[in-house]
Amino acid sequence: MPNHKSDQKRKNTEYRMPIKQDNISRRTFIKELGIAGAGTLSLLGSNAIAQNIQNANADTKPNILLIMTDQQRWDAMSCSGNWVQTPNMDRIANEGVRFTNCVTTSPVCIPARLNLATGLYSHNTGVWNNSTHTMSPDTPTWMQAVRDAGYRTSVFGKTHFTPHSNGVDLRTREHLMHAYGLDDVNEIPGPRASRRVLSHMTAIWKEKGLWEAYRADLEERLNNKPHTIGPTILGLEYDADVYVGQQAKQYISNYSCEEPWCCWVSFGGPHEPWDAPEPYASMYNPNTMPPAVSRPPRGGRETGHLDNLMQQNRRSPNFEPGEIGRLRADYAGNVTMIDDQIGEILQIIQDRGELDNTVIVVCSDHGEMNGDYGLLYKSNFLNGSVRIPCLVRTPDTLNNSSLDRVCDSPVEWIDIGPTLVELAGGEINYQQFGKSLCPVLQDTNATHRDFAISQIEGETMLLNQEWKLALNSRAKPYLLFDVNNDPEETNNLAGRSEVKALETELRLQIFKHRSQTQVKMDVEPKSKKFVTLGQLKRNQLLQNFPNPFNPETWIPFQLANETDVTIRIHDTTGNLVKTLALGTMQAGPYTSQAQAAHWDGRNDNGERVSSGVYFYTIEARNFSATRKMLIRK
Ligand SMILES: [Ca+2]
Repeated sequence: MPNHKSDQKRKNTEYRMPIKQDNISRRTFIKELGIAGAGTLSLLGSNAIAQNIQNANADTKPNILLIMTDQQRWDAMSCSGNWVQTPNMDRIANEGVRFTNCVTTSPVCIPARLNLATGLYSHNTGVWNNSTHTMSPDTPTWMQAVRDAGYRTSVFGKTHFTPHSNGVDLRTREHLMHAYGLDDVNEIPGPRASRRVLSHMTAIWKEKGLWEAYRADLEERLNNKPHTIGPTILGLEYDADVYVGQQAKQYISNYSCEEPWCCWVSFGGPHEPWDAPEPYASMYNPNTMPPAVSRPPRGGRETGHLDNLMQQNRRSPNFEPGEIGRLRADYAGNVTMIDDQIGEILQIIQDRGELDNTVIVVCSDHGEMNGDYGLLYKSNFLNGSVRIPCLVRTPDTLNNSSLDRVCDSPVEWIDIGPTLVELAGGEINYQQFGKSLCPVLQDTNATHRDFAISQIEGETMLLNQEWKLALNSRAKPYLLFDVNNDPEETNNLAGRSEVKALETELRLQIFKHRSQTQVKMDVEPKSKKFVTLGQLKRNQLLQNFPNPFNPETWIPFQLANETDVTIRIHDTTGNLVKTLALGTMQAGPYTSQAQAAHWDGRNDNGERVSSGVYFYTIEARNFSATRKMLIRK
C-alpha cells in the first residue's frame, strides 16, 4: 500500500492494541470531566483496575457477541440440518432459542446488510440488489443505539456498508464505520472482493507474499469454472475466516475498557469459492452429503427472477456427477472451520468470567443453494437462499431450564437489531420495522410475526406458518408453496385455479404490509442524492463523524439559505480552541465527508489538542447550534 505506508504503519500498530494503548474509556472520560470539571484526566491504566470494572459489569449489562456468517444456509448446523458438525453453534442453540423460520429480508449481501443495520426494507432504502451503495453516515442504526446505551462497539470482518469497488482500501473508511456506530473497526471485504479491495488482512497477505497467489487462484477459478473445489492457497493460518475469528478473539481477550462490549464478528465465509483449507477440505465425505433438491418443471405459471437465474450458465451450471456432493462437503468444512473459531471466542469469554453474562446471536445474511434446483449462490426466495440460521442466547435463556428452545414463528433478520438494543437497555428513537425478539425469547410458542417478508429485484416474498408466496416485479404471484406438506418446495402451486383465492389473500397481505411500512416524510433525507433544496426547510448542525484513533473529525450540517458559516470549537471550560471560517456557503446539505467541515484536531496555534470532550458551535445567519464531541488520540 504505497499510498498509505506511513499512515498505515501507525494505524496497524494502534489497531493491534487499541484498548491497551488508549485506555481511557468514553464514559470514564465524561465522568472524570464531570467530577473534575476541566481538571486533568486520570487514566485507567492497569489491568487490575480494568478487571475490577469488568467484574462490576458482570452484575450489570451483558456483553454482546453478534456472530454473523455470509451465505450460510439455515440447515448448515448440526442442530438444524444434521449434516454439518457445529458443536459451538449447537451449544448456543441449546442455551438459547433457535428460530427455524428466520428469513433474510433480502437474499443478497448489500440490501440485506443495509436492512439489518437500519431496520428498513428494500422498499424503504431503494436498494434491491447488489448495486453500488454507500450507507449515509447520518443513517440511524441499531449499532448507534447500542453504543448510546453505554457500550463500546466493535466489528471484525465484513459489513459491506460501502461499495467494494476496485482499489478501495477499507482502512480509509473507518470514519464512516464510526459514524455508523462502530467504535473499534477491522473491516475486511468478502472472499471475491479481497482480490481487489485492500484491508488490514490483505496487507498481511501481501507481506507474506500470498496476495498475488490468492488473486491468481481466484481469477482462475472465476474465469474457468466458478464452482471449482479445492483448498485455498492461503492455508489455514491465513484463511480469512480464521483471520476474523482470531482478531475478534484477541480483541476480546485484551479488552479493558469500562463499558460492556458489543462485538460483531462477521465472517466472510462460507461464501464461495469452495476453498476450505485442510484439514476442513477433506473432513466430510461427499457421498454422504444430503442430495440437492431437484428442479421441478416450470408449468404454466408466471415467471420471475428465479427463472432468470435458472437460465444463467454461471448460476445454473451443468454439474458433473458427484460434484454437488463435493461442493457440499467443502462448504460443510468451511462452516465447521468457522464453528471452531466461534469455539475459541467462547472459550476466551469464558476465561474472562463473562460467558454467563454475554448475549450471543448467530445469523447469516442469506443462504447458498449449493445445487438445489440446479443453482449456485442465492438471490432467490427458495429455502436454500432465503432461510438463515438464527440463534439467540441471553443470560435469561441460559438460566431458563424449562424453556422450549425452538421457535417456529416467522421472524425476519432485521429483528436482530432491535433485539440487541433492548438487551443492551437502549432505545430505538428512529423509524424502523424490525421487531425485538425479546418477548418470544420468554415464550417460544408465541407468534412473533404473522408472516415474514423478503425482497429482491423488485420482487416480494411472504412466508407465514402455512404458505410461501412470491410476487414477481409485476406483482403477479409466481411461487406458491405449502410449507408444511412440501418442505422441499418442489410443487409450485402458483397460477393454479384452485389456489386463486389464496393467492389473492396473500397478495393483499403483501400490499397491506407495504403500505404500513412506509418511511414517514419527516424523516431526515437519507443522502444527498435524494435531497432537493426545497426539502431543506431549516438549518441543522449534525453529529460529527468521530474517529477514536485519529484526532481529525468531520462536522456535517445543512443550510436552508445561502449564508456565511463559521464553526467554533471550544473546550469544556469554554475556551475557544479553533475557528473554522467557512465563508459564504450555498444552501444545501454538507453531509458527506467531502462536503462536511473538516477539523484536523489542531488548535488555532497549530498544536494537536489533547483527548477529551469538546463542543462545536455553528453560526449561520440567525442560526446557531452546539453539539458535544469526543476527541480521542
Ligand atoms: Ca453475502
